[in-house]
Amino acid sequence: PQTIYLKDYKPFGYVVDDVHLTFKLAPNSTRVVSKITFSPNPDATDRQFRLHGEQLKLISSKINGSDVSPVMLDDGLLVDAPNETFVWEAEVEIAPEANTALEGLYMSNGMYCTQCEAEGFRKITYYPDRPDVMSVFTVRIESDLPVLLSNGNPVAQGEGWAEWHDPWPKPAYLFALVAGDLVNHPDRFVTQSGKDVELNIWVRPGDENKCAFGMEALKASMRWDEEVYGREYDLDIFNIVAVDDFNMGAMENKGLNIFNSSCVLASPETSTDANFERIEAIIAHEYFHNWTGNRITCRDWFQLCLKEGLTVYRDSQFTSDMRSAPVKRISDVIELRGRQFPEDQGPLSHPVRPESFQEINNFYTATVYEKGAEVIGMLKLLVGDDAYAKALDMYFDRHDGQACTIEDWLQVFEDATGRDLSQFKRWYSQSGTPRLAVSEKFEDGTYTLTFKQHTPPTPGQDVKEPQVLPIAVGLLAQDGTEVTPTTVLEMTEAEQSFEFSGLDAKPIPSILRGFSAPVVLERTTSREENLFLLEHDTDPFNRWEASRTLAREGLIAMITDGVGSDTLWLNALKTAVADSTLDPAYRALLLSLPTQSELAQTLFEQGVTPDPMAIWTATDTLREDMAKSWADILPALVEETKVTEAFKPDAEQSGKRALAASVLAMQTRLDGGAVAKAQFETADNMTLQLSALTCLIQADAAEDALKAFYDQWKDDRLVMDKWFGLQVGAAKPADAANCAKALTEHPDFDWKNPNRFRAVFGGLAMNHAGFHNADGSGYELLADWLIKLDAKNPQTTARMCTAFQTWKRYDADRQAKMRACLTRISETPGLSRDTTEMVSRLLG
Ligand code: HT7
Ligand code: ZN
Repeated sequence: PQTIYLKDYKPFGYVVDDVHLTFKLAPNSTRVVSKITFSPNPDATDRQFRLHGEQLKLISSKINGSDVSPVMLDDGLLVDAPNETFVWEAEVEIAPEANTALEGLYMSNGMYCTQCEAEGFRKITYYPDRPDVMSVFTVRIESDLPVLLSNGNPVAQGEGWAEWHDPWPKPAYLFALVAGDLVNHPDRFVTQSGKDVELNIWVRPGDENKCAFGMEALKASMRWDEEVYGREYDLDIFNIVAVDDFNMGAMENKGLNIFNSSCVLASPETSTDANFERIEAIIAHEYFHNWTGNRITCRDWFQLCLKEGLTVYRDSQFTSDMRSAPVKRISDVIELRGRQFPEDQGPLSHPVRPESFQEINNFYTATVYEKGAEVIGMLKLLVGDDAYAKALDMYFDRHDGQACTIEDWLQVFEDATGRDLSQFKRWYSQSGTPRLAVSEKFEDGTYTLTFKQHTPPTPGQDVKEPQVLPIAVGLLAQDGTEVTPTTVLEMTEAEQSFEFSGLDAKPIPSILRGFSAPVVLERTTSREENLFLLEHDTDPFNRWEASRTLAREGLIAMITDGVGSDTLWLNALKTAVADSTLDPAYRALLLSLPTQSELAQTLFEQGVTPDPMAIWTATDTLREDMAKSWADILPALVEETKVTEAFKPDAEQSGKRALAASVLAMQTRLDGGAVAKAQFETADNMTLQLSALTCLIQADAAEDALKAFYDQWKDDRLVMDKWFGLQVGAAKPADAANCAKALTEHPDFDWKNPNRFRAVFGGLAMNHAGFHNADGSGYELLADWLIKLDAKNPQTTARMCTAFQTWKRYDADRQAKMRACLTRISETPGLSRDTTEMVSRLLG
């Protein structure tokens, strides 16, 4: 496969003045007629007229009304074109029903829908399918289906047809079309300047009772973007459509967002609190793209973080404002460490702005998205809130309607603040997670913190330069009072010291408050100091971090030294968890343990080969000890977390239910599942039903409940995904692969549906000890199914190959087994470009 490089960017030889598309929809023979006006691009020197196109049957093509015979290429066509304005007309035929890759125009449950990001438009018609080519689109859809939607505003409609016009120039990746037998949940929103906008969530008949929450989230997002960023919606209508077969979460097509139904449909009976929170965040994320992504887009796909990092940053700000800021921050860091750190520390490591790729779909990663958002958080911390607001205003003013780069983005910050951000820019070009070592000194009332930063080599980058690290620090006195409130230290050197003078006694530092930089803090804090921080730190993040560190260190000691659970920590944590003045959601996070994968990484970094079974056993023992030694506080926690009001998926109620779920897990260890069984039988919402079912599975007492759950929910695809995923995810290590295999033989296992495939195999990959079972059955099963799926859906296959990204952590036998699986995948005849690239990077 061909490698594309950032350094080779060249503008396209023509600009597109306007695009007219007519779709004559038919499942196996859709005709797409295009009429596009091109003019020479004054910024380009190369006038080659080459259009992208894949899997298209060209019926006819004309320039200025005369037939032309293009040179047909593997990925498009080439024609002699005039060096002046001209009209290109083409008719192509495509087969949406045969499109199982879910990219371009495809069908899901009888409904037509599109997914064009990143390079799906070229499967619809011939076009310069690149984000820097922006144009105004007019679309006519011809079909007998009752609902026909596209981007922009509706222009006209009649029996069997509809026309849409999008006045905002956009790249082809934001094009969308939907046609189906759909029903809507309508609403309206009046913008700050008084514009009345029609809102709709379109779903399959039967799902209309699952739209209300998404609609409220949409209106809250629209209001928030006006209030916080001064950004107003810019069309007469905003449509959201729920689709069952979808490769990712959702897509921000201009005026017509398309969602994986799992990311929009919600009801108390069928969705958990976590589902509700995720739906709220994704609706916000896609809506926020209207400005950060659509009005200002990316010049090329290397700049993906320009829209994704910023939009993730904006959606986390939104969630912090809607819910609890500390809880959101901690949850984001758990995610970052769980998904981005392993990526950045393994064979798939790449910069936030990659410099080359073979298949861009493989770069929609935690690094581009989540690390990209962390970089913006650091920038804001360094320049301050006011300067951030000023820079953002400048960004929107200066670049509206443009396709931009990270250079443009940083320039507005330089202009708004007068700062030189050239060193900061390394966050975009250097891959890998910086490691930050700390030492301290106290002398004559002056406390000195010395930091050393070091980033280990990553693929293609052996030597790293120091990065700018904002390190938020607070100092506490021995009695727990704060002697120095949070101060942001700006580290720019490889080694740097910072002094705090005028202190009476040596303070206890609270370092990297709020996780102010995405680094690994290497500090051997004593157990006493962490216990102190767990009790006293005024920074909620670091208070949680202290407990997490104690949990991790305790578990590592159990694994490597065979010692028992750390009872001092268990007692200190017990006090915090029983403290009813603390937010229940925060307490639920306090008592969550480090993941088994995180423990494997820590052991690996300490030079110990991780044994997944030993990690599982230590974690299980600790949970058992926790349950036993906290038995006396459980009744009060049960009382405190009871929700008596009607179900609301808000921060308050969901926090209580999160804590209650942890309590139930402890109770189950003590009573074998009696309380969980009762909760399962009486639950009137999915959060309670599913937490009870999880406990019953873990107690080996779920046979009846699993059957009852299936009988109750077999007709609800989204709930059935939970049923599939939970069984594999919560299976005992020795059973996980067998469980997954048995589920693939279940009549409801529709492997071509990405949600169902991910439920089973994502569940398997998340079951650390199960996936890494010593006999290699987890690896083999996943490899078999990835090979099978690749022929149908390369994008989802390639993403799921990341299950193997940590393979070098483990013992020689497991490594050999994983390598053999990856090699077997790579040798599959006809393997897609997506999976070929992933597997070759994984094998390094
Ligand atoms: N911008 C979108 C990313 C995307 C995508 C979404 C759905 C299916 C395939 C996709 N490829 C790329 C989603 C987002 O970040 O908002
Ligand atoms: Zn996005």
